[in-house]
Amino acid sequence: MSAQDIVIPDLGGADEVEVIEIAVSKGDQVAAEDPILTVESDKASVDLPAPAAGKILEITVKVGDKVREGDVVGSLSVAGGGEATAEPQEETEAAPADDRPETVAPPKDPPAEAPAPAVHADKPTADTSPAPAPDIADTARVHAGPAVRKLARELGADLGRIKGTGPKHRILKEDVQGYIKKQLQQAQQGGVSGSGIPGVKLPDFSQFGKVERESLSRIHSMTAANMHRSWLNVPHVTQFDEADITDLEDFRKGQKAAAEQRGVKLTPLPFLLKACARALQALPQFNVALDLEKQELVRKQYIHIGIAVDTPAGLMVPVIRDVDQKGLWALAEEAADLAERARNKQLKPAEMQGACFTITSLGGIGGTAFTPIVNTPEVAILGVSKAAIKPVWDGKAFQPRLMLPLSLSYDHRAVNGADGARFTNLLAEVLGDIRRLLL
Ligand code: CAO
Repeated sequence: MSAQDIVIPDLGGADEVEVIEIAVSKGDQVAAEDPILTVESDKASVDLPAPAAGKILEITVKVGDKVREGDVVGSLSVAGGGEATAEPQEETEAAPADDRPETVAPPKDPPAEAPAPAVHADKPTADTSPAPAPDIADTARVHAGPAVRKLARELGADLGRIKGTGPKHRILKEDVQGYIKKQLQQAQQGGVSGSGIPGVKLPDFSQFGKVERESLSRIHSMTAANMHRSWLNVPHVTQFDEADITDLEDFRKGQKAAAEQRGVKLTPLPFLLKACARALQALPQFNVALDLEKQELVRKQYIHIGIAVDTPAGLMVPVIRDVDQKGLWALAEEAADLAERARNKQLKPAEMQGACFTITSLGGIGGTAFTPIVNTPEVAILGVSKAAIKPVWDGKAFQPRLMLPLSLSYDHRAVNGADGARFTNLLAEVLGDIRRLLL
């Protein structure tokens, strides 16, 4: 056993550098190339690796100290009289000449080829694509210096997922920065890998039978991205209820002649729009957006409601503005016009923006209930299924009543369960007796 100094190597032109991290303490066993400390100049940070395997005898600097090339910053006891124990550098993995100092700690008996400290110069990385995800347990074994580990911890980056572009695949600061940048870009574009969940691998379907491929329409792609974003970001709860619309239907059918005269079809949708506007007024906690960045609730002072329209090109959601201020005929006309123009791809982008809440009605198609996905940043959506005659107990006998199934999905971060039930109760009350809309 003999003592070997740990010496600051050639710093590639930097005069004086600051110790920003110390990765070991007295008594620690280190392998050759294990990071010992990190120094930083105004241009780059350098992880100083152990020149050989051994036991740390002492570290004579502390974080914040300034050091220069040739300074002794500690010592370690090395087995076999300080013979070279470091793995030789592999030629193919050598860093670019300007990327590391030429020499490392010049020990008294220098090893044939000493390990090179990793220099993290401020320059763009060649490849920031995420490496195939290893087991989380592997993260501790990834090749990265203490400063890089610290940066990764600060940014919440999983080092096990980052491909190192430094010598021996060492992960550099730029790799971590590039990885985070890419994750953010993917998240902004609605990219699926930003979610951090494994993607679905497709088999070769042609092995099972004949297949054809076609490109996704723009609407389909956007809907897919929006649905996925909502599904991953919003903790959904769906509240089910039924509204007795027997009287509403009698009234609606009684308006058939008037509707024909006006050239408008009066479906249950305008009644639903009015009922939802009333519920949004009574329970304003549904008429908000969550601004988590600012830790604020955005309370909307207007009531604009989106209606999901099934079109040959995909799902579109035009928005009816100021629903609370419009009558049933006006809403019927506007909904029919927007649905028609959605199907003919004639909607302007502004006509699909600004909704506080969405109604998605599958009542004309069928089904008893479903769990719609909230159209984020809205915090709730009402799904409507097909009304059906059901026996309803009136206290003395079962009565045949036309019951409309309601499925209210909401963002449980903004709305609590009791309010979810209050919202559908109120809808059922208003739809059960539309005179309440006048109150
Ligand atoms: N129960 C029973 N019948 C209903 C009903 C309900 N809840 N809702 C509508 N109907 C009836 C209508 O009265 C109409 O019958 P009549 O012709 O006899 O009057 C028929 O069903 C068809 O109505 P409609 O669908 O043309 O009109 P609407 O106003 O109810 O709906 C619109 C308009 C645009 C919402 C609808 O056409 C549509 O596109 N729905 C699909 C929305 C969708 O895809 N949602 C899923 C999104 S999430 O993937």
